[in-house]
Amino acid sequence: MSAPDIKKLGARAEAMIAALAPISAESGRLVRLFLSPEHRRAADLVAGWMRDAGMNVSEDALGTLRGRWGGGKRLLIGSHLDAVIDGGNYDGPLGVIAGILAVEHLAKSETRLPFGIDVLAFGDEEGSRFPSTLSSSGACAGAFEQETLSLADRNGVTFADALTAYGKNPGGIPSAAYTPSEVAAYVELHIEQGPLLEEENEPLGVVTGIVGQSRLRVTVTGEAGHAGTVPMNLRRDALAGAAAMVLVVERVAKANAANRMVATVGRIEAIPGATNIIPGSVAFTIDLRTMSDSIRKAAIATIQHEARGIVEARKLGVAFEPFHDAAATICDSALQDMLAAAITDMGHRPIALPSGAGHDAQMMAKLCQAAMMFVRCRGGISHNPAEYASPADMGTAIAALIRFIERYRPKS
Ligand code: HGY
Ligand code: MN
Ligand code: MN
Repeated sequence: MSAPDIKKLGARAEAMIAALAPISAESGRLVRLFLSPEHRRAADLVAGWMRDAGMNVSEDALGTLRGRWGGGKRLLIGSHLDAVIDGGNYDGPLGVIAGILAVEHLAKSETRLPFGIDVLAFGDEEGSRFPSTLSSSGACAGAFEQETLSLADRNGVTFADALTAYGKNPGGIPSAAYTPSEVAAYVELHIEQGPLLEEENEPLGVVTGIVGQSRLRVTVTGEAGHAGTVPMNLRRDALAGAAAMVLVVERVAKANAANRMVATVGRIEAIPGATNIIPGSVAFTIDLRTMSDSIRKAAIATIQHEARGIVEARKLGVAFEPFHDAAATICDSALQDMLAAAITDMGHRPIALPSGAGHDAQMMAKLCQAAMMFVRCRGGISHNPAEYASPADMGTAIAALIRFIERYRPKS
């Protein structure tokens, strides 16, 4: 087995990231939504790379690309091609590109392995189009929720209609699931999206676990009125009430700093949204995460309780609509050890760290042993066009992934 050329791998990865980057619905920012023409173009480009690397390529009922190399039990290596609105170029694509370059190296060096590799390019990790997330890895893991099919995007297009328009058959989703017996494990390489590896001055980390996530839509109802004539004491201002709730969300998360809890109100919309009208209703989202599922659920209950106190005092109404609940995931310890050994072989110190971001690995862990390797990203910046990983770090990461694969042996 010839040693991989780290410099070349890094340059290849950088060129492939750059080739994917412009595939966007808008010229000024990255917009690459699930089942969109941009998803199709990105998938076609990646499928070509997979074929060039020596893989047989197929697409499942959710549009997930599957590049297959070798026979036997499958070692799955994947990540996602979709992006958050105005996001960066590395979050997702790096993990797909790493799998492709690793297989290309193994194929070229005629490496014989007692297992095969499927490289998976998922299309819906971020949930940027539909209020679902991890749906395509969910289908691979046999955990797709049928009610997802009736979810609609901002233009009222349902998930099922978008699938059909993309040329897929929603009825074929159950057959997209891998059977546990055919799969050995799942490994995902991803940028850290945080500052720890930079602080440790190390390029690679091994993920110990992925936080649990609660996402809810909150609707606050009051009474629209004339901004000039309604006295302050007679108002039922939905936005003022929502603002008080947003501060409760922040306070509850800060009170749980010991549990590394984070909570974000990322979207808020006031209706009718005119300067001279007291908002009659407001809709906002909550995204709350921590490693303990019980503490996460208790925090949501606290927020709901305090919100009800606010609406009572202000004579408003409030409704909570949970739309995502992902349990915290502990990464497989044997795989963690093998990833750490591969990183050590690269002459680096494997940093063990939790993931505050959600990943497809969370879903694939329902199917098989799952683990992740993190790659340092500049300033820990992510979900931002300034997201960046150096070719040197990407090359080292892919070489470590190759080393992991060479050492890996499926549990018998
Ligand atoms: O939101 C997340 O953690 C991921 O980027 N989908
Ligand atoms: Mn992301
Ligand atoms: Mn991601």
